[in-house]
Amino acid sequence: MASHSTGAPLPTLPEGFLAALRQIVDDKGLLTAAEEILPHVTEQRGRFVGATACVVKPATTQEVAEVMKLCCDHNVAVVPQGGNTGLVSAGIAFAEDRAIILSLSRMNRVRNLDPLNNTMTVEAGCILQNIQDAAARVDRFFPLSLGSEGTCQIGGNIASNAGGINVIRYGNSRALVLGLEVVTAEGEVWDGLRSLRKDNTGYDLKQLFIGSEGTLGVITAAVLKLFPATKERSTAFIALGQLEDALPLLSLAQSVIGEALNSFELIPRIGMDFALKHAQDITDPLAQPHDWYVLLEASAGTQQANLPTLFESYLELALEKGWITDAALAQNTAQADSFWRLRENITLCQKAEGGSIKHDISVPLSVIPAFIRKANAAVEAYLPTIRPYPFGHIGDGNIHYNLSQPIAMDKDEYLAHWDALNRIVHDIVVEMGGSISAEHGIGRVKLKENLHYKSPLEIRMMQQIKQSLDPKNLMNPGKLLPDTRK
Ligand code: 2HG
Ligand code: ZN
Repeated sequence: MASHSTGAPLPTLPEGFLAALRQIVDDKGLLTAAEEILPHVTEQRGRFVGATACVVKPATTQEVAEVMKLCCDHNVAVVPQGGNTGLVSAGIAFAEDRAIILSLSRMNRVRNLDPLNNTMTVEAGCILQNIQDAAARVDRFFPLSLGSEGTCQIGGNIASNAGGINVIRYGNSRALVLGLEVVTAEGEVWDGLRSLRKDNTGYDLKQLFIGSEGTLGVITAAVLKLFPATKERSTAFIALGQLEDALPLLSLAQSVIGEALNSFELIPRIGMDFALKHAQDITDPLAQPHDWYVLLEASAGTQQANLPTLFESYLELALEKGWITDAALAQNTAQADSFWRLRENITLCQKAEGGSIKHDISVPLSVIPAFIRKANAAVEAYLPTIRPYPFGHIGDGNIHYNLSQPIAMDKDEYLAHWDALNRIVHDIVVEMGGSISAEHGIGRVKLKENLHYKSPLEIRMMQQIKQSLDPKNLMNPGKLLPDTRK
């Protein structure tokens, strides 16, 4: 596994700083031993290993506030960290950041569950899956769902405006948060934990912190929107006639199945091949191989939605039009789960085939097939044996346009093409009116690319917001925006 430590020396902390931190959080809230710090500075794929002098783990909002005040007084930068499952190294401290890591993992209480208001108030360190389960226990549904839900934390989800598989219906994290509690860069506590669907009293400050990747303040708690628990669910695995058929197929789903449609995910044959080869307990739902597949799911909070009937008429119509060539309709929960296991392994199994250069892009839905074909031609012209691996949330216009390494090439030799391939792909994305980061964020990994493509005015406005909320630039410096400290 290639790991790129920055090689810079470990940052030193001001005299007496560690002792003052220990006073706030106690021994169990402070990690200073290298082996305890390592998992907090290692990116989930092991590609990057950062460096920090300590990881502080406050247990309450008050402790976070005291830590932030101390850091501000001593000019020590802070990287807020959730479950460390992000893909752009936004939650890791690197040696040149000269920062400590503030882990929210001990702040994991559900503070309030209000089924009648369809809300729950949770602390930032709550694991996403635990939140989903807590909602289910009161007959409610929290729709944010993604591969790492068993380990990612809601604070990180919100700070990165995480998307996932239900965005088509429920929106991304931004749409699921009603209120926030934030500790500012200077150590004050902003109690914005409102459980209101209407609140028109000025700037919507919570939206600034959502997706800000820890660069403006520390999210310590949030009020989340809940929905009726799922009473009926239908899941289908479909083989497309051709890639271009995915879009009329989506329109048809929206008119026949309607608002119950949650997910519409694209899977290429290469993804199916990787999953079948490398994952346990995976089967091809269809008898013959096909070039492209869609996994779609709808759910309803009532038992009267008639989803199986709707799915059957949908599939019949699609077959008549020639947009699909085969389909499997899940007959029970186990089968639906096995379709989703396959989807999850499309992501996981790239690793087993060597280096994968990632692009988390979005373009208007109508040009997705043209984008994939154009990008494939361009990357193959650059490196003929490269293996394009486009998959993901086609219903949101968001494709993970990943590129697996040529079979015979050395992994590091391949990864040396990272920047060149990024530029080829991102130029096409931007030319087609798209975004170079649809749901994973910018962090450190995409900082240069973002500066290259965003207008100077947009970057300047972002910097002005940052300057007003974090005047000393101590909040996650060098992520999302350049580090302006001396
Ligand atoms: C997914 O949709 C995730 O599976 C990860 O966003 C995508 O690893 C990736 O590129
Ligand atoms: Zn995704």
